[in-house]
Amino acid sequence: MFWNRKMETLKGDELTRLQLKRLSWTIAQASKVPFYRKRLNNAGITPSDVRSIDDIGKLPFTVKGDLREGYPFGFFSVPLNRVIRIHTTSGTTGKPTVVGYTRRDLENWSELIARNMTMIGLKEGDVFQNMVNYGLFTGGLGFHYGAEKIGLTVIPSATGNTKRQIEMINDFGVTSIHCTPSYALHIAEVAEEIGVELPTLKFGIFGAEAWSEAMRRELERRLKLTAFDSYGLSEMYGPGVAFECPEGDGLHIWHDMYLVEIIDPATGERLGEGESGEMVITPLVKEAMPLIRYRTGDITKLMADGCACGRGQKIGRITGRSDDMLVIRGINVFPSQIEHVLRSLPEVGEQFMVYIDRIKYLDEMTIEVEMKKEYFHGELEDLSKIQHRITDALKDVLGLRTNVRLVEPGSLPRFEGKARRVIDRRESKL
Ligand code: DLL
Repeated sequence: MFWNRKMETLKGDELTRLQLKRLSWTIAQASKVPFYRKRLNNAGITPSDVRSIDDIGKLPFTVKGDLREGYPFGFFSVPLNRVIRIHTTSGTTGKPTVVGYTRRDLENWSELIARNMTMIGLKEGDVFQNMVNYGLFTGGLGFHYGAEKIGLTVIPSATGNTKRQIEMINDFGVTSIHCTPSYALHIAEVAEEIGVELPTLKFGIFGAEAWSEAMRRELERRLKLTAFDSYGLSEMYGPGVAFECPEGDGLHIWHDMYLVEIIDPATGERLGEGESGEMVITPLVKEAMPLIRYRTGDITKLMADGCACGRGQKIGRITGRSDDMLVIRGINVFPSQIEHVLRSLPEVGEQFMVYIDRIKYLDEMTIEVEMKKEYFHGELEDLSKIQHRITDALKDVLGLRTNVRLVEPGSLPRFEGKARRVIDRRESKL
C-alpha cells in the first residue's frame, strides 16, 4: 500500500531533477542563517554553483557541535513567528539541540510518517498505541500526527505504567504499537509475568535506538507481531527519515526529502554503494531549520537499488554510531556487537549492562548478563560453564577478553525510552 505512490517510487532523472531543484532551494534558505552565510562565503559558493547533485561535495559538513553553538534559535532561517513548534534532543552531553518547525514542516513530517505507516499495511480501522515520551522527544507528537493523518485510532499512552499499557492494548483491541525496542522487551516481560496474552497485536514499530536482528526475532516471538525498524533523528524532523517495508532487508529513505551520502568518518571521503560508513543527510524541504550535509554519526550503507515493493534505494540497518564506538585496549567495539552475541545465546535473559574501567592503565570491560530463570538456579558447575560459553562467544566476535558476570533475572535496570546500557567509567576514553 502506498500513501503517495508518485513520490515514494520516484527514480532516475525525474528524481534527480527534483532533488536538484530542492537542493538549490535549501541552500538559498540556509543562506538566511548567519552561520551558513559565512560558511558559504568562506567556501566561495553561491546557490547557483550547485548545478548537479554531486556538487554537494563542495559544501562543508555541519556537525552537532555547530548546532549547539547556535543554541537556542541560531539555526532558524525564518522569523520566530513562523516557527509553530519546538523540539529538543535530550542533551545528555552539554546543551540540547533545538529544532524548530514551520506549519509546512509539520505537514511534511506528518506526510513522511503517513507514508511509513501505510507502507507496512496500517490503515483506517487500525488502533495504534504510541508508547513513547510525548514531550520534547520527537517520537511522541511526530508519530501521533502522522497516524491521525492516515485516520488510525490513536492512543497517546506515552511511557510508563506498563501494566496499564498492557491492559489498554487488550481493552482497546490495539493492532499496532510504537516504542523503543528496549521498552517492547519490557512489555513482553511484564505481560508474561502477569500471564496476559496480547492477541490483537499485529504490527510493532520500533526505533530511536540501535537493535539487532536477534532482538527482532525475540520481540516477534514473544509479542506475536511483525516488527518494523524505524529510524530518524530530531535534526531532520524526528522519526520518519527511514523505515522498513514488508520486504525487510534495509530501510527505505525518502529521497525526495533527504539527500543521502555515506562517508568515511575519519577522512570525510565519500564511499560507494555497499560500503559502510557515517551517513550524512541534507534535508531538501526543511523550512525553519535547513541543514547542509549534516553528519548524523550513524553507521550504515546504501544498498543496491531494486526493492520488490518498487520504492527507492534503501539504507542498511544502523549498526552503531561513530561516537558509540568504544576503544578497548586498542580494539574497536560497537555495543551492537555485544547485544547481537548475547541475544543469540539461549541462556541469556532480558537485559545486560556494560561497564568499562581503567585498572592499572589497562581497559577492562565487564558485562553483567541477566540469565533466564530456568538456568539461574542451576548447579554452580553449570553456571560456570555458561559463563565460559558467553565469554568465548564474545571473544570470537569482539576479539577481546571480557569479564562476564551472571546476574539474577530482573535485577538490572529496565528502560522506558532509549536504553543506556554502556557505562564508561574511564577518565580518558582513548
Ligand atoms: O530518536 C527520533 C526517533 C523517534 C526515531 C522515534 C525513531 C523512532 P533523537 O532523539 O534525536 O531522535 O535520536 C536520534 O537515535 O542519530 C540514531 O543514533 C538513533 N536512532 C534512531 N532510530 C534508530 C534506529 C529520535 N532505528 C539518534 N536504529 C540517531 C538505530 C537509531 N539507531
